[in-house]
Amino acid sequence: METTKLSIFNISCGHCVMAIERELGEMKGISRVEGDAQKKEITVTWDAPASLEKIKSTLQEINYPAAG
Ligand SMILES: [Cu+2]
Repeated sequence: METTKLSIFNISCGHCVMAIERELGEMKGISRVEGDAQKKEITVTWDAPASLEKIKSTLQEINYPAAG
C-alpha cells in the first residue's frame, strides 16, 4: 500500500476536488482519495493494479494534471 501526495494547480474549488475524488475513486486499486482545495493537493492511497503512472494519466485525462 502506498500513499502519494500530488499537487494539482488546476484545483480551484471544492467541486474540482470532488470530481477528482470521484474519478480516481473508480480506479481499481485505489482505496482512498483525499483532496484539499486550499492547498491544491490530493492524497491518494493505492495498491496494485493501480500505479502512479495510471493515476497521473487519469488526472491528465480529466484536465487536472499533477505537477512534477
Ligand atoms: Cu472547482
